[in-house]
Amino acid sequence: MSTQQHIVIIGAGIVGTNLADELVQRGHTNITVLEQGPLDLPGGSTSHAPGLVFQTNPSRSMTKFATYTARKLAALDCFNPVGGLEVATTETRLRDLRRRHGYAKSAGLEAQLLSAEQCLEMYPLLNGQLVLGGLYLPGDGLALAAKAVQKLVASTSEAGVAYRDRTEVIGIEQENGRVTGVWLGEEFLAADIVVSCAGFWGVEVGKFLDISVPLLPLAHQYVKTTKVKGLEGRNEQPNGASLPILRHQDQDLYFREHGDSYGIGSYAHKPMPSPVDALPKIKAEDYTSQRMPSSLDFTMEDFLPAWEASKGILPDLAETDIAHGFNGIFSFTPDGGSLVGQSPKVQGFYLAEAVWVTHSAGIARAVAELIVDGRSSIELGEADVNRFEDIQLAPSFVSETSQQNFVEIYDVRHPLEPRLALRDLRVSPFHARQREQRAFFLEGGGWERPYWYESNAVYLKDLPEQWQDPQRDTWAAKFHSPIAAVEAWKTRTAVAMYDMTPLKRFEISGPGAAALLHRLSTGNAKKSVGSVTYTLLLDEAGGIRSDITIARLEEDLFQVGANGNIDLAYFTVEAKAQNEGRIPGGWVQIRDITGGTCCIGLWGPHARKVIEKLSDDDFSNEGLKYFRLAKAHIAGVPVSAWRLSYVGELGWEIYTTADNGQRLWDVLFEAGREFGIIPAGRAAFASLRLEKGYRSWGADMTTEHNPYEAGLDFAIAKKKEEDFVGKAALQRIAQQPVTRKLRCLVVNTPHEVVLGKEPVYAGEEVVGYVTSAAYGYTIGRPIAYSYLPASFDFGDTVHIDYFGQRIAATVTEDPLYDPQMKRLRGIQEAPATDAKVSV
Ligand code: FAD
Ligand code: THG
Repeated sequence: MSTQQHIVIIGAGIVGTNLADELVQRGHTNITVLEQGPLDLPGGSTSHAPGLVFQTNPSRSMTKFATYTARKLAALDCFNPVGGLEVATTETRLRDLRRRHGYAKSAGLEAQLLSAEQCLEMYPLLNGQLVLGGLYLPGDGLALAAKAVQKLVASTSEAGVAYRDRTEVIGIEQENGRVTGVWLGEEFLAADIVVSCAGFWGVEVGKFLDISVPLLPLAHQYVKTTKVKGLEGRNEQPNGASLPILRHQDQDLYFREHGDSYGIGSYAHKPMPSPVDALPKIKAEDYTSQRMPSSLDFTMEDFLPAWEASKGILPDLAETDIAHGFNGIFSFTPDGGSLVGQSPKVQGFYLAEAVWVTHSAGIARAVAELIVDGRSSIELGEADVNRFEDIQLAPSFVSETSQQNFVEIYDVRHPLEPRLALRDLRVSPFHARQREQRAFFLEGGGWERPYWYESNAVYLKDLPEQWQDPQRDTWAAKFHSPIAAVEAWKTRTAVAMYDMTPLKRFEISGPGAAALLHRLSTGNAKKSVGSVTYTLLLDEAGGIRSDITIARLEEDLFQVGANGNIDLAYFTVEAKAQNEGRIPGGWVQIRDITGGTCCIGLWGPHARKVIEKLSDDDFSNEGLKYFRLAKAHIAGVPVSAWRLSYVGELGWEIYTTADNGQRLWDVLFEAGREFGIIPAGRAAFASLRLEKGYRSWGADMTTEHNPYEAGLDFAIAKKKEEDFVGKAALQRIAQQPVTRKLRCLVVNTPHEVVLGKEPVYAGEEVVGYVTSAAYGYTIGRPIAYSYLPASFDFGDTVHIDYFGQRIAATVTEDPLYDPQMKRLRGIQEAPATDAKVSV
């Protein structure tokens, strides 16, 4: 983009001012920051944030954003590096701190698990009767957010950024789906790009463009105590601090020093939704440090349990009082993540909302990169504003899930742990049958997705010894059933039906469809009608945006199997560019068909026998080849059948419209009985795909990885002459040696199952982190994938840190199962009863 373009930033909080700075650093100064409050006290969440920066986060990207924020604020002299201590007062928490230690280590941070004694040594005010141990990060600390805002305002103003305070944006204008400017009362200010950094006002700003912004403003209690005996004389007044910032998650509390006093934050109270239109209206000239829009009156009755718990963990507080308290407002979202990125509805309109101080500079940098380079160097998937499905944007959904996130903010949560409320929102046409078969459902994207079927428990007695589920520790056994072993076994040796309906899919049609797909993917989208292509979407730097399948149903009609709504948003934006003639290729239309259609994956060595009973169409090995599709009828149900399999067995993804789904399920199930058919769920699915070495986007590869590193360069059409997104970058990358590669690790002992995200060690050095993991039933070993430096060889031993235990694993060539593709290509159809592959 040109540096002449005018960028308007709404909001001068910690996010907006950092964004202005990051843009200035990239050569942009034609920027106006608009702030409704007075610039010296804007009145948003930043104006009273105590600024605790705990970097550890299950999301690697969030950890990286935090680390960058701490570094940047330190350079601005706005960071007090006191370190961060999370203490455990329960066995469950103590164990969980080991997992969090793993998150920190795998993101490259210095982190240390402490014994109870070490905690007390570091933090003598703690109650030794309660503390069992802790996690310490020397790089954590206190952000001086309000001071940082003032410094950034000063430096960016000097660079040419215009700040207009006491100026409320009351509307945003667009023309043909492109932002043109903002309304400031009667005044119109033209803009090429508008970025909303409006914090919890984000919903209101979204409304100007009819965009649903899934955040909920909630109040959160914060108090300052009177003088604490144990702190006297330690710190500068009024806000100095020298002890580590402290988290006591077992009681939903955190602590910092303010000179001689403590500041205490509590999530122990009921969620208090505070929608903007219900807030007291305060004029900008009347803001004070006590009275501003983001600060509500303190409600002592809500704080009482937290106050007792505070005195419990820090006994010196017993002799103090609460000097001041308030209910401060900030944003919560349905999954706890931030909302970042460009709206696919209105080009040039970006959001950077629901961002903590902790991640503010990091996310601001990512947004600046998006605007300037079209991509962020740190993966944004978990923060992408486009990640939500329509149903997740419903105000009632946003409200309930965001409140739930408030309640659970410090809970020890299992990666598979389901939400209990708002279930059964989206169900596939097979749902009634799945219930009859007693499926265990977990939710994803609003969909109910079977993980296993209790009905398959009857086969447990037949399960051969070598296919048995290993003994798991209590944590790994949660939300898991040994029935998954049966389902994996049956898929490899007989035939199984998988509900693939939640897989995001859209139709791309029109004279420009092939051109669009050809331009955006690494594959050849111009193959014949009936072809299916596995291909990648890259960004301009060669990072992997997604991996998709493209099926050519007709000359001008394609169906794409994608990874989610982020892909749909990307295609929508690019299609628009083509439709408006900004990019050549011709007219093209995109339609999300996920909800109106359904899909059964029918896979296993007997799959063909099942389908041949039901259809006169040609499903023979030659009649419908691997990675081809055919329109056909199955017991009279019109379907399209794609011959591919994410579990690595012979069979098809069979698509039909939703109305025909239940019948399709029933006829397949009936016909399959004599061949031992079962319905199978995602637990087996995840295991089988890892044995086959198939990568899962978001975990095994993201925009931070290129195809060579991810082992997906086979999906680049080598002879493709036309340009495609990422091509130039790939040519550069191909010249350079690969420095890291996604590697398959086979755990040396059968029973030590890991779950994912754990750090991988070579000696004492962290060399990687687990991207995906599952028990491999066919091979009888746990499997994990990790990026490792290219110097690692097959046969090398590494250690995976699982809750502090070092588990030995061997770097192994993948795929572990059927490397010659005999099963998928139909060369070997015999059941894999003997399939215990030795590794
Ligand atoms: P804000 O600071 O709210 O800035 C948004 C700005 O946009 C406001 O100044 C507002 O006036 C302006 N604006 C909105 N709409 C318009 C409009 N239409 N026209 C013009 N201007 C507009 N985070 C941490 O990381 N660590 C902590 O320890 C921590 N503790 C917290 C404790 C409390 C009590 C609270 C309330 C929050 C805490 N947070 C903490 C969260 C953190 O404060 C926020 O996430 C962060 O400050 C948000 O920054 P922001 O720039 O996005 O939003
Ligand atoms: N089915 C369909 N679309 C999808 C998925 C799917 N899109 C998203 C996601 N899953 C994509 N992931 C994969 C991963 C691997 C394969 C298919 C989809 C696959 N790979 C062959 C292999 O690696 O050997 C490709 C061989 C080839 O290119 O010829 O089958 O599950 N519809």
